[in-house]
Amino acid sequence: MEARVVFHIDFDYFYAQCEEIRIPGLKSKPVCVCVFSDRGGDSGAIATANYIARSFGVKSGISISAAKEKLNKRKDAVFIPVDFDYYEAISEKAMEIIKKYTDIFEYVGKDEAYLDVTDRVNGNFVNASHLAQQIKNSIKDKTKLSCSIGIAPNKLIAKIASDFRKPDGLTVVLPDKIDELLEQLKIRAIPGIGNKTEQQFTLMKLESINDLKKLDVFTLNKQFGRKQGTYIYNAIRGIDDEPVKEKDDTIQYSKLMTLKKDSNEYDFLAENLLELCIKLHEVIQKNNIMFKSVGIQFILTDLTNKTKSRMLKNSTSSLEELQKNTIQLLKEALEEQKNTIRRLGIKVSELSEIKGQKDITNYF
Ligand code: DGT
Ligand code: CA
Ligand code: CA
Repeated sequence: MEARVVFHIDFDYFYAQCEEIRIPGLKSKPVCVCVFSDRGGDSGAIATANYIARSFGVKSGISISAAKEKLNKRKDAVFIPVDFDYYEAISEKAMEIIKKYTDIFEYVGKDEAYLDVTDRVNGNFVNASHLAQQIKNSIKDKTKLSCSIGIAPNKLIAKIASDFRKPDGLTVVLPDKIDELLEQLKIRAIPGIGNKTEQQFTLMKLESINDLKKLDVFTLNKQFGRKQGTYIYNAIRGIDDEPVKEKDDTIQYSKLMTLKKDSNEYDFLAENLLELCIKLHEVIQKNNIMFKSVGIQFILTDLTNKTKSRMLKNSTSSLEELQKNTIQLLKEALEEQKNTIRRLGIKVSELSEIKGQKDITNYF
């Protein structure tokens, strides 16, 4: 394969940074973005936190009460509920900017993308770093968002590089410097190697990426299966031939209907939404896809538009999940607004194919 120049762009502490952009006064405080569960009170988990909160040990996935405990000395700490629609709007704006600067654009998630800019920079890494700086500046100017960019000859190393200096990082890994980068990293810095895999290596007394190089591919395949074993064998050597594949985030599936009568009654709306779910689910099945985000849309009698969406823990193609989340969104939406509704819609996004989906990219 010819030499490539690949970028991985990742927005810094994304949801929390979006909240700082909305309320700049938050910047000097610990900020935790929370997914409150239906049980009320403080039950629920931290989606993400800004770097001040992280310095107290707060991280994605811990419980809200644990985060409050860690921050008990900071009376100024704030705990904000997630607002996916707002983050999505900022994400879309930033992604549109990024697309202008690349030959191939691969959307990975709300806060990350791969670019192949080989042609644009003539295969030259100095040109590439100027281009990356331009992208960072432009995103900052137009959205106020800071991001980290990794530049490398392949996706794997670009992803590791974007994570290397964060926030607001720009890390270039020249083709002959890959080993030097990998040698200083923990095993779990390799995407796709999680805590469990790392623990297995620890039991084998293998602590560093260099230690792992002692294992031949047969041993790895035997222990982890052929696919994962071969992946690890190549990854610790910085080898990755995955092309950057054109993929846009605008793909979503939706269904919209006009109600027989304008209404704000839960039973009537729920019945219609469940029907819509069945119709949308047929499309989902036909296209062999899974979704990770579910949204509803109301067009009110006065024609104003209301949307509400939520991110699921895992991708799914299940009708039951679709209906359950849709109904939950309906309940929340009716609590927030009482006006009568004229048209109803649902949508799924954050799509992935059912087969052949690799989990080495963190598709949250
Ligand atoms: P960083 O390390 O500066 O890139 O920080 P983030 O927050 O951007 O972290 P990243 O890139 O792993 O995740 C992007 C967004 O995904 C993050 O802002 C919130 C969401 N997210 C990440 N982990 C979790 C999780 O465990 N639960 C939930 N609900 N959301 C998560
Ligand atoms: Ca991020
Ligand atoms: Ca990310």
